[in-house]
Amino acid sequence: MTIEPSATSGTGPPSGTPDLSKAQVEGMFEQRLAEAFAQLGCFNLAVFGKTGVGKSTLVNAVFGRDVAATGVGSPVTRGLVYYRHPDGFLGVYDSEGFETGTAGDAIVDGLRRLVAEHRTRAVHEQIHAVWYLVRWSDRRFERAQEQFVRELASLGLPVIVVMTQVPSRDGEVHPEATEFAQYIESLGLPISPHGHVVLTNALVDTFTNSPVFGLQTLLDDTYAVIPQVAEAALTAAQVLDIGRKKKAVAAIINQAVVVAAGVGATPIPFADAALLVPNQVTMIARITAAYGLPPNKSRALSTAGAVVLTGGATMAGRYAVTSLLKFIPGGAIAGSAISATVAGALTKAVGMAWARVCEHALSLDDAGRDQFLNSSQVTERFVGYLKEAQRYGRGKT
Ligand SMILES: Nc1nc2c(ncn2[C@@H]2O[C@H](COP(=O)(O)OP(=O)(O)OP(=O)(O)O)[C@@H](O)[C@H]2O)c(=O)[nH]1
Ligand SMILES: [Mg+2]
Repeated sequence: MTIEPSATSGTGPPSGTPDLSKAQVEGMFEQRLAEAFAQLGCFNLAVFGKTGVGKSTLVNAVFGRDVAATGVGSPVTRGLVYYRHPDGFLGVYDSEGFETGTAGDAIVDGLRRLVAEHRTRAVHEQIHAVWYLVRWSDRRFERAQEQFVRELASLGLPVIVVMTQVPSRDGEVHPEATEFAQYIESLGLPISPHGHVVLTNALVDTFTNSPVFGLQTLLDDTYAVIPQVAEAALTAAQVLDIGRKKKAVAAIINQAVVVAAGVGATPIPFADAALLVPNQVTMIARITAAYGLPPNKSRALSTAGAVVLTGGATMAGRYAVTSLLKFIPGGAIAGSAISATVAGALTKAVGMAWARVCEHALSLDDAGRDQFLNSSQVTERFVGYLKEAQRYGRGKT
């Protein structure tokens, strides 16, 4: 959508400006959201390990969702099912009920074909990392397992070896688990990224009170082995490390601020403030995608964003961004036009407020999140956070 700059300028309620209706902004939102999610691509993980080692539990702990239960599974090769999460940015190859030996050989053969086939496809269709799981209580690592890890690595796949269900007490890991890990490491396997076994426990053991640990290390190691193009999708998909999401979002906001400052480099008459909207819509869409909020709820999000950006939330019928201007840190605006600084500050305030809305949504459980995203609370919170930004700005200046 292009918005023609208006010939009119001046302060006060805009008149004779190109109209940017709520419906138009909503349409723009949906389109930009779809683009932002498509841009994330997909992070693909393959998870191997004997039946019961805790593959599903571990995937659940890191990605906050049972991909196998919620995704659509398609058998890839014998014993290997590919689940594409409905959100689109996470795919998991799960070797359910996998045992080493002949089943392992069949999987390796199938994988070899798969990897060869994928080589010519887009990166987001390839397997980016493998987690090979060993349960600590098994206390033995068979030749067939060793062979399997080597075969996976020989296909060019980075294999992270994970020990699961490891008990610990007062920050101290069960010494036999450490010993077992050292034994595996001594075999000289091609373990990514540093040759170490990652010790984990993905669920609190209610009997022994053994805490959850090791997941952040596993995630960091996963980042270390994947191609850079898969990072955005992993950041959106994982739920462990909110700091990584925040960092990605901060970069998105900064880019949008730069664009807005460019738009305002020649000060924009208030009446043409709508010129800032498309950039803000893109920013909001990208923030939503970066946090990994469910894109199938995008309709509710689009509505909320449109209501606020078209001023509907605050002054029905009044024009777009002008109604938002009063929210920017510092409050009232001097002069009769939006400068680069004001355009940037406004965009930043909108981005930060939207980021807080997304973080609130993430803090809820699945049911609560669905309910929140489908309610007018999204708009209310967005406006509330914008007001807080304004108060904060006033207090400072
Ligand atoms: N305490 C504790 N229990 C775990 C952990 N991981 C898995 N479990 C339990 O072990 C059992 C098997 O876990 P799953 O995650 O289903 O194992 P899986 O590897 O997906 O098994 P298959 O799908 O049959 O191949 C479940 O009862 C889990 O609750 C863990 O890290 N800690
Ligand atoms: Mg499973």
